[in-house]
Amino acid sequence: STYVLDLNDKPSEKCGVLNVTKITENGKKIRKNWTSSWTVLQGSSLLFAKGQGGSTSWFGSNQSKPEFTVDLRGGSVEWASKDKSSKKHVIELKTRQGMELLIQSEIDSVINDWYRALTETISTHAWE
Ligand code: I3S
Repeated sequence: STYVLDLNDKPSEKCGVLNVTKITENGKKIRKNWTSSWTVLQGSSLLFAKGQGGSTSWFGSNQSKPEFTVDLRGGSVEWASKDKSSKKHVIELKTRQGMELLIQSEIDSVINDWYRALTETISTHAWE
C-alpha cells in the first residue's frame, strides 16, 4: 500500500511514495524506467530514493541515500498529455537543466497534492 506522510502543512516539506521515470536527460530523450520512489520535497529540491517495496521499510538504511535530486527553480510542472504515458494521474516535470520526468500515483488525491505542492514551490522560488 502507498501512503503519504506530511511533516507539516507547508508545501515546501512533503514526502511520500510515487512512481517516477525520467524521460529526458540533458535534453536527450531516454528510455522510460518506472520505479517506485520515496520522494521528498525539501525547499526547492525534489529528492528521489529507490523504494524498498514494503510499506514501512523506508525507515531502513538504504532510504537515506537519494537516488537523484532535482532542482525545481526555473522548472515547470503540468499534467502529462495522453501521448506521454498510458498511465493515469501523470505529472510532467521539466527542469531548467533539461531533465524531464514523469511522476505518477494511482491515488488521485495523492497526485493532486503533489501537483499543488510542486506548482507552489516553483512559483515561490521563481525569482531565485
Ligand atoms: O512511452 P512508452 O515507450 O510506450 O513507455 C512504455 C515503455 O517504457 C514500457 O517499457 P519497454 O521499455 O519495455 O517498452 C513500460 O513498461 C511502460 O510502462 C511505458 O509506458 P507507460 O505508458 O506506462 O508510461
